[in-house]
Amino acid sequence: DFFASKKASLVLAPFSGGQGRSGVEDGPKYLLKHGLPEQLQELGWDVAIEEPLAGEDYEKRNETDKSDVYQKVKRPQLVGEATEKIYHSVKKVVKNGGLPVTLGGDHSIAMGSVAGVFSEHPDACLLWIDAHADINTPSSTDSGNLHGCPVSFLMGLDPENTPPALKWVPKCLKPNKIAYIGLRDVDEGEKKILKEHNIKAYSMYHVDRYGLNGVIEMALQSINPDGKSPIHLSYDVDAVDPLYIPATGTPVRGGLTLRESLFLAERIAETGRLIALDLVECNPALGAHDLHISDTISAGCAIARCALGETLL
Ligand code: 5AB
Ligand code: MN
Ligand code: MN
Ligand code: MN
Repeated sequence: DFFASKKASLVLAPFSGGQGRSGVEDGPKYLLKHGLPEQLQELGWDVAIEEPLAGEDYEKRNETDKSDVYQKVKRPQLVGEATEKIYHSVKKVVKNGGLPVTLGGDHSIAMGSVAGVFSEHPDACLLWIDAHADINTPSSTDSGNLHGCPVSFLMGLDPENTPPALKWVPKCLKPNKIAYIGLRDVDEGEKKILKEHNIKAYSMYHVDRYGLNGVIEMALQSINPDGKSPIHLSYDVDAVDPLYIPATGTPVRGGLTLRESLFLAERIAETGRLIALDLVECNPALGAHDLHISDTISAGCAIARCALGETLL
């Protein structure tokens, strides 16, 4: 039971270079200000804070360095540097027996967090909760935004076109060790990749067809058949319907309800196998008014609390 130690580290990843909308770098600040550390302490967790990106102004570089492009890929140097720092930080937390809760930032930061966890636990599995599949390769991406690509780098899908700055990302994720839940906006090229590699991908259609509980059982059965592998939960808040989480960069209507989004986290907590959590893509700058921001941040905190066992009896 990875909960046994009850040591969590909030790994702050205030980073926006994986996409083009500024404000997502303020996610960690808002989550902290809303009281996430205290809320987890209330649940009995010992909470430390790691700041792998401290001391470097990535936002400034994002604005000024327009030469950071490789083929179609935008800002590979920036993303490569930041994610490698996150990788080292997460790896250290896991090595010391803590549970890393990586707070984004955009979803490119999962290249660091997932690689960090899998380098310590190669047998881990990954649940990717998202409206999007984030499995574009440097060849398949239309937008060039790296927050739409982390899974392909972790799987080593397009080595010939990997920007040099991202070559540090280890090929650590096997196609049968990842499952998606919540998909509803997947690019044509991504659909091909998912099929080709036979990756378990549950869309909102499957959530309606089988119910969220049914989908979670199927996902866990496929990536963690004996129930013994550690589970890394990478949670993009845009999986949740924008009615509940409006302040995010790529909202797509028709997502998980608030209650479903929490149930999912609760169900993973119940396995006792959660080894790491990412909470990404909260962008306070994209709220149309204060209520949008507070809805988004309080739902984000609730997801983290549920994943860390708040509602387990
Ligand atoms: B997110 C899109 N597939 O590649 C692309 O928010 C969207 O981390 C990616 O899930 C969305 O740009 C990335 C169109
Ligand atoms: Mn994502
Ligand atoms: Mn997404
Ligand atoms: Mn998004």
